[in-house]
Amino acid sequence: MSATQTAPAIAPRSERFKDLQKTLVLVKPDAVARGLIGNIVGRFETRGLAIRGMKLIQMDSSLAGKLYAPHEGKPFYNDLVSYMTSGPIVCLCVEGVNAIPIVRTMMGATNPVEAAPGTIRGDFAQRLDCNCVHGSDSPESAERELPIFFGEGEILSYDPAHTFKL
Ligand code: IDP
Ligand code: MG
Repeated sequence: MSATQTAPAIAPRSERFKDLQKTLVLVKPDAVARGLIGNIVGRFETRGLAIRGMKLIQMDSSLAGKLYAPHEGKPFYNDLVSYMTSGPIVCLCVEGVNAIPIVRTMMGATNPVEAAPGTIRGDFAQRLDCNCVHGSDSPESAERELPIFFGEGEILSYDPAHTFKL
């Protein structure tokens, strides 16, 4: 910065981070089987979101039932549970300012037919019942869903790389 430049005004931390959110992301069985874990996780990292929790698991129907309790009784519920328990998934706790709507936008429309190119579903998915990724749809959903997959001590905090002192 030259002597004539002034530093840009930066809002206080409490203001900048007031909308900091954690959200649940699942890389669904079809995406894991197709070798898309790195690409999907990488998109969140390059967007500037932080990975606070991550694990590879295979759900049983009881766990899938907890996640999808709001959909119980819908015509696609049984197929959804079968699909989500059919193979391993990657569970992520993703954090960032407005992480919940940002992740939903990055995922694209639920039906891949309507998902814009550049979104995860728009780039990788073809079918509504096999659409690569899950993301909490609201702060209330994130609060309900995250503890289904992450226990105490499994969501970790660390400074982002740009704060490292080299
Ligand atoms: P979302 O994953 O975009 O939040 P939801 O409405 O919460 O969408 O539905 C959960 C999942 O159930 C979807 O991602 C999709 O895989 C599946 N699903 C939703 N609606 C249908 C349907 O009408 N037929 C078959 N599967 C569906
Ligand atoms: Mg949903």
